[in-house]
Amino acid sequence: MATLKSFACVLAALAAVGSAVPADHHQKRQQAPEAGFYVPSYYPAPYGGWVDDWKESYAKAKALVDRMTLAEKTNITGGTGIYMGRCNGNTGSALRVNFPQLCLNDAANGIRQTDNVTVFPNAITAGATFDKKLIYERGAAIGKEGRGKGVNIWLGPSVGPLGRKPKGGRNWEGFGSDPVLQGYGAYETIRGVQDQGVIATIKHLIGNEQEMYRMYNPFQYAYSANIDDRTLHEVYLWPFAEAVRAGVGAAMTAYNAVNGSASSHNPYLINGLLKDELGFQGFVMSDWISHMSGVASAIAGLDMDMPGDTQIPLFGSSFWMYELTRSTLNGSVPMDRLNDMATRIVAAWYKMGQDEGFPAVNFDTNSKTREAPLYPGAWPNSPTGVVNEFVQVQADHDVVARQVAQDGLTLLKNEDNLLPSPHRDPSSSSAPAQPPTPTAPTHAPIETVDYMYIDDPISAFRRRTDDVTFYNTDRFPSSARQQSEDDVAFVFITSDAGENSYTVEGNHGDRDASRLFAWHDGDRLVQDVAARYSNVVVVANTVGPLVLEAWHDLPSVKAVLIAHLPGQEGGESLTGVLYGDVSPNGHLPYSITFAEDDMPESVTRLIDSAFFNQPQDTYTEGLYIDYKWLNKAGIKARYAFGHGLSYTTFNYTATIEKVTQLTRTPPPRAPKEGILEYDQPIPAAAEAVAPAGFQMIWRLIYSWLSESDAQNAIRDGQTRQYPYPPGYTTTQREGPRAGGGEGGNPALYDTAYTLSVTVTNSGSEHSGKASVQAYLQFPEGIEYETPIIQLRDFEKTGELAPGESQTVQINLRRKDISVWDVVLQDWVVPEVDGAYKVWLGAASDDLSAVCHVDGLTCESNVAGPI
Ligand SMILES: *[C@@H]1O[C@H](CO)[C@@H](O)[C@H](O)[C@H]1NC(C)=O
Ligand SMILES: *[C@@H]1O[C@H](CO)[C@@H](O)[C@H](O)[C@H]1NC(C)=O
Ligand SMILES: *[C@@H]1O[C@H](CO)[C@@H](O)[C@H](O)[C@H]1NC(C)=O
Ligand SMILES: *[C@@H]1O[C@H](CO)[C@@H](O)[C@H](O)[C@H]1NC(C)=O
Ligand SMILES: CC(=O)N[C@H]1CO[C@H](CO)[C@@H](O)[C@@H]1O
Repeated sequence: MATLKSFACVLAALAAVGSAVPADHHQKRQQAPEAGFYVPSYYPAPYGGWVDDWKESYAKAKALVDRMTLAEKTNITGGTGIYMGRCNGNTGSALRVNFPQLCLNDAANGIRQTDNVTVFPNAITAGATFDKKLIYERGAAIGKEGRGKGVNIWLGPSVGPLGRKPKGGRNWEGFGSDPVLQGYGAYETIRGVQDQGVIATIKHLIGNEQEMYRMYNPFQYAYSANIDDRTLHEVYLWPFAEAVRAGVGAAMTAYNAVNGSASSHNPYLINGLLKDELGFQGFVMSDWISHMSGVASAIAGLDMDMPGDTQIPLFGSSFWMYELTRSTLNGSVPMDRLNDMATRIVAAWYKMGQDEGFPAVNFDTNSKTREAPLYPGAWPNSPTGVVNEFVQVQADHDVVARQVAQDGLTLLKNEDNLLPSPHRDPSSSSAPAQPPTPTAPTHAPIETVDYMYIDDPISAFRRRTDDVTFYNTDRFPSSARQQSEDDVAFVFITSDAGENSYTVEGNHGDRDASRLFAWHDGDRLVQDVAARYSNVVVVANTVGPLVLEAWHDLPSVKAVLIAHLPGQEGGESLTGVLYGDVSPNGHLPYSITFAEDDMPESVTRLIDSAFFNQPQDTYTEGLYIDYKWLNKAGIKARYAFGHGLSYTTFNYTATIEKVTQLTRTPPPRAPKEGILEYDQPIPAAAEAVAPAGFQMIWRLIYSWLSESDAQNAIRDGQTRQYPYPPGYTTTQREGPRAGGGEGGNPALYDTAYTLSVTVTNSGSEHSGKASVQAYLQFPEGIEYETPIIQLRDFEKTGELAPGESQTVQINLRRKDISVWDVVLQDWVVPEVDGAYKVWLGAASDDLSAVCHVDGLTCESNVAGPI
């Protein structure tokens, strides 16, 4: 989502060139300049409503849409304009048939730009818990707060960016640099949010792996993410499939192009992959101010234009709304397409039960006062009214927020068992803590929730001890107290990132200036503290991987913790672990390398501008990102994906069972059934015209045309033909063989094997929770090259006392042991019941148990594959 600041820039840039915005890049550039990448034609937009779970909602939706006029239908598929309503996005309404305006709102970690809400830990922290149940609970709490505020559609979760580029600006909005971790993160979050009746939005489709040059402007096309078919399916589309499987009600396209064509009007991406292959039943919206075509985006499968404006916002102009009304009257957008769009939106609304008892919007993202302009974008002509009702929605959500922050806390290193801190002398009341510089976790002030309070680390220390001295400084303080034997220095460092619309300390959203080093000279501060104290604990609040080498091996740096982005509960969640109330149990959702260039250049190099040309971001590393790249290249990570220490130790034993006998390819999909009839004749011009005397709000985007424009549109349709792209058709397809349900062919999600993994706390002093991570190794000699190991499932145990055991279940589904075959265009099990190995343990480089699919046996205390 963009911000006021960025609009100001856009406006300035556009002023110089007037109306030079190309109306339809899609027509001009089907082919990416990068050799071999192109956008396959895929028409028409597939209808929804053929998945059993959605049929009732579609029937109700269709009945309601049938009662709408043309202008009512186009009104609900578009936004009323940026700052032309209380939420980040506001659709038009069809009040005559009781369909309200819908409120669409960010943020990645809760409900943005309002009061009396909880600042949840960000998704990167939730991913680090490796705890599906906790991720669900976080989602449910966000959903409750959204509902309480009247948010119909929450604009999350994000799984794109997936985390391909360590310096990428928005990786922290997702769950970590692995498709399966992202997939379960999205699945659980969506279930949590939607169980409260709030529509979740899976975003951004797809390839938004860096922030710089993500947006189209008159001088430059947004970069093109060029992704080959297998990589797309096995890595980047994977979490979207899981989101659709969870029943997600909305999806958002990305700012950037894919294979040369903008995501918001990319027919292969929306019609082909999302709606037909993945069987998505909800509606697809554009990211804010990324909509750049009228007819082209409609036939490419876009269903909602957000926030409604063209790329020159605030002037009341749009590619849809009144233009979509014109496009249907003149026959260029077929009526069945418009009816399908509207029905998808209304069906999602019914599916979440928003037709009954859903709270009205009671807050305003544009103002903090009770009364304010209702339409700030119409300044100075906006009427004013009550906009903020200060509804308290926090309830006890601090509990789940604190739990996620605590269980995401990742202990990388703990020499001499320095932690838990008072552990060397549990009876001592003297203070262990001497933190030179705790800073509140900060990051760019967008995509985040307003803090009602923050439980910061120093307050949490002070609740436990008087003997703590705190220095809030970026430089080693000259006044620092003389260290004594028992003193422990805690140094807090940070690394930040965000959207491209803000430049913070030279970083353009991505960490292009700071790279993978701590901000505010943090690495230097650690060195200075380490030179003067003999027990140093480093705590990093970071958006992603850091290079730690400037100080990691200094003898006094004994412990290193990644506290990720904890939100408002960053205090007690930390001290609870430092003091040993609980053992740390978070795990890295990405690898930390010794050097930035341990990763391939295609992911470390940020794509640069290409003046008057489209920058090309080509995924030459293919499937090999993060640990998959390091393993293939034989490069040891400083800390591998999944790493995270506990105060205790665990061992793992397992058994494996076959559940479903597989075949090389999945059984054929079922045909789409129960699709409703969407076609109808073009309505009379009268349906497009505002009622006489209607008082319009200045600059608000409406769906009406003037009487003469409506008549002209009908005449145009009789005399002119729209220049449709090659391959355009209006005949619905059967759908690809890999489709057939939400997430694809339902057989892809059949459980093939189940593993029962018994985890025992093999320590003697501390209890703790263990993460069970399951990595698949494909049989040798198959016809596909595969990464050495790939995460396929994970579970977290409860709190285990020393000696205590718990058995958790790990599932391997057909899709988990398949490869995407680009010729067959389907998922293939390369060797049925073959010599697959399932590696089990606490990290991608700490896998001490293995199960064999052939023979159905397991072993413990083995040497891992890496
Ligand atoms: C991108 O181009 C490749 C061919 O190099 C093709 O296989 C793939 O399906 C295209 N993807 C999209 C989303 O257009
Ligand atoms: C479109 O939505 C706006 C905003 O809610 C409303 O004022 C207008 O009457 C709606 N138009 C139609 C055709 O219902
Ligand atoms: C119909 O209207 C749309 C929106 O203004 C325009 O893009 C398209 O070219 C028109 N079609 C015809 C046949 O005039
Ligand atoms: C795991 O640890 C427990 C307790 O220390 C021990 O009894 C058991 O034999 C160990 N199992 C394995 C597989 O190492
Ligand atoms: C109940 C409650 O906490 N209300 C608060 C909501 O937010 C407003 C504005 O920040 C506060 O003044 C209220 O105290």
